[in-house]
Amino acid sequence: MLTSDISSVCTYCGVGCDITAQVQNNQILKIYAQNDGYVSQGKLCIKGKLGFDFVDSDKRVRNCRVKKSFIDNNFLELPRELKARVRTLKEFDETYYEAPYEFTTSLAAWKLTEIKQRYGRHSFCGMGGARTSCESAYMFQKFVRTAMDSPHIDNCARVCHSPSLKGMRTTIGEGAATNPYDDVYEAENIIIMGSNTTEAHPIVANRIIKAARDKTAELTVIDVREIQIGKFATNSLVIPYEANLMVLNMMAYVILNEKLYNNEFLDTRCKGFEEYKNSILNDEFANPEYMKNLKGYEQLAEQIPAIARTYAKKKSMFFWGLGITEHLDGSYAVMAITHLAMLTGNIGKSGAGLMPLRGQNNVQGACDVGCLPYYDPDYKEPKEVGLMTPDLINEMIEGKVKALYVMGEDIAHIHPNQSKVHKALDNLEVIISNELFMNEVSKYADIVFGVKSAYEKTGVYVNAMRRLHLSQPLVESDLPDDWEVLRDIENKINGEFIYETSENVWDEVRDAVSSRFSGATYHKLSKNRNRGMQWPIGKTDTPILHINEFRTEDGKGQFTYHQYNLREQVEKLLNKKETPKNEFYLTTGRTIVHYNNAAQTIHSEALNSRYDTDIILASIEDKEKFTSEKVILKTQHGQTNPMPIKFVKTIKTGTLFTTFHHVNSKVNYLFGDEADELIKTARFKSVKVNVYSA
Ligand SMILES: Nc1nc2c(c(=O)[nH]1)N[C@H]1C(S)=C(S)[C@@H](COP(=O)(O)OP(=O)(O)OC[C@H]3O[C@@H](n4cnc5c(=O)[nH]c(N)nc54)[C@H](O)[C@@H]3O)O[C@H]1N2
Ligand SMILES: Nc1nc2c(c(=O)[nH]1)N[C@H]1C(S)=C(S)[C@@H](COP(=O)(O)OP(=O)(O)OC[C@H]3O[C@@H](n4cnc5c(=O)[nH]c(N)nc54)[C@H](O)[C@@H]3O)O[C@H]1N2
Ligand code: SF4
Ligand SMILES: [Mo]
Repeated sequence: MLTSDISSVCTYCGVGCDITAQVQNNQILKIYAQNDGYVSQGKLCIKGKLGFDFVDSDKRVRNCRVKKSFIDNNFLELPRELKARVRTLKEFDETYYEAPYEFTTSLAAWKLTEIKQRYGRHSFCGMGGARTSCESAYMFQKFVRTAMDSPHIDNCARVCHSPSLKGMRTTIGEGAATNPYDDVYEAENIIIMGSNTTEAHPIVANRIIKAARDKTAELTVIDVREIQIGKFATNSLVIPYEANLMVLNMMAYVILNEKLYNNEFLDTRCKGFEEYKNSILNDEFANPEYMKNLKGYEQLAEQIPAIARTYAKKKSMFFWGLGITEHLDGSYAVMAITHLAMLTGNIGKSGAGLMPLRGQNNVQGACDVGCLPYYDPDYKEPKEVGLMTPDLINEMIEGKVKALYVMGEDIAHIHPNQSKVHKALDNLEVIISNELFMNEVSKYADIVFGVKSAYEKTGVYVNAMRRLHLSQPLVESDLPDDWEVLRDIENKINGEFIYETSENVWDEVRDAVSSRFSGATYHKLSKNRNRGMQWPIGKTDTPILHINEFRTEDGKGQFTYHQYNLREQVEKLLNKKETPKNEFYLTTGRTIVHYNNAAQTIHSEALNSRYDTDIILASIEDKEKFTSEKVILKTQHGQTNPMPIKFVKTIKTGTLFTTFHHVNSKVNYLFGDEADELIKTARFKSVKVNVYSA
């Protein structure tokens, strides 16, 4: 049998590894990395390597499905030509009919038009885009904004790195990583804060571990627990929950107090320094001595000044993840990180910079092409600002939003406050979902379009270092691509989306996102398939941002100080408050083998067999507080199902960690609406829970 080796890009995380698939008879036999792979450096993590059986899973949605109850509820109003065809629909299962594509796109177009006429254009919203190509994400926001004339478009950056975008744009004008991953080898010092790098960005972690082992860079890891990459660190700081802003301001305090800042950089490239300096030096929460008051965390009073000095004196890169963003003050913490870089000139050069580790394979791209309610493509101001997801959920409950289109975002599993989300979805007149699997939100959907996965289509993905990679299909599929479904529905509403190929769409995207993508033709991207190209891309690409000036309006970096707000665990430690024996602070995160809602990874036996249930990690010191092997966690908002518990040395007393991948655990029922103050990113990284025996 003829086998061929086809190169493309991994479908999972924001690292964006180059992959090569060995394909026979339209089946993927194996996925591996080329030795000279620019991102992979010849190695893939277990998901990239083994996580491809989802493609052929018998659970894939390979058709269009229409809910029987939807047909019943709408039958009388259906136009004659659709009514007549209802009788020809095939039974799929108890809940759904299997419907021809042509009928289903007509049905969707009719219902969306009806909703708009009846309830107005603001009654429709779209969510998603970060798991599919730029072409589809662009088409999605265009569909929402033009076909439906609604401003309500959002993507999973809302529950993820929106605070990085907000914090970085406010201070330095651009919400994206500043350097290529390989700059790790140029750095003398690396800080990782709130990123579980070995699990969530493993191929970036490889580079950092190499630099630490080879001692080309000093490594500091700051987390609320001991994580694997901490083993390679010179300094591993375990800090209280929700203390990031305090720690970061303390680092700045040391740099200011000891005059370790870069005067020339501040004079020529920044503004607002004096005011910032005065605020911080007079802020009691910014003095590292404060840590001496927090039982169990006293040594931070020495550790923080030490890492601040190294950061200021050496060429430093700062990596961060959701441990920073998914908090009440995530955006402010990101600003505090950029302040550190501005103070010390650790930005705009090789081996020094700011690296928010974006999560999804195309979340950077989805934001670049405008899947955000407050940005048009290329971060231009939209004619009307739409609502963010949590506000849309409220509008659904109030009956103002009536229709939802989701494109690869499982809001009925991964968003906070799940009891409320389910109530909101129940209130809608129509939900349309483009999906690979019947995930939780698709089970709510009235109309489901089975679509191509990343391994079956052509399209551009932007990874966490702004690198554009043109993917190509590893296998053929008859399913439509996301953008084709959107085009075909639009064509039955207005008839203005005239595109034949994904390249046609991309050429429009290049124009709409001209300040970043204009030079990135398919031709150029395919010629550079291994190396990829980092935006902005004109004649050449731009590996490093902010070299001569910041991307703000006047080119200057803007200091915007924000004080830490005393609360929760820190306040308790300070006041030496007794807490009930069953009260803990829980943080949630990831394991290497599963990917978010696990829709794809659960269908890969090699992955799922390694972690088929979410496990709670607790401190070995707290063991006597537990009397059963399984526990239920509860908050005022809801509770989990019984979950197994494991005692480890890496967790501090009084705290817990768990993953949220398996829907049966119901972890996201624990969270309410608490979110980042500026940008509404859910506070997934800290919730006070009570533990009960199951
Ligand atoms: N295997 C795998 N990889 C993935 C994903 C996946 O689901 N599985 N998802 C992708 C996505 S969408 C994203 S956004 C990224 C996320 O990747 P990461 O940003 O690494 O996210 P998490 O694993 O959720 O949590 C990061 C770390 O924050 C720590 N933390 C919690 N609270 C605090 C705090 O208050 N301060 C500090 N300093 N640290 C804290 C946690 O202990 C954890 O180690 O991963 C991407 N990659
Ligand atoms: N408790 C807790 N909850 C969290 C987090 C946390 O740290 N703690 N992290 C949050 C974060 S950072 C994120 S990003 C979200 C992630 O949660 P989601 O946005 O739901 O992300 P995924 O599970 O990656 O993808 C959603 C769906 O996309 C589908 N999909 C894959 N490829 C395609 C495609 O090409 N087209 C279409 N149409 N669909 C496709 C998959 O089958 C999957 O069902 O979870 C958030 N939820
Ligand atoms: S690190 Fe991310 S992009 Fe690379 S192989 Fe693993 S999941 Fe895929
Ligand atoms: Mo994410």
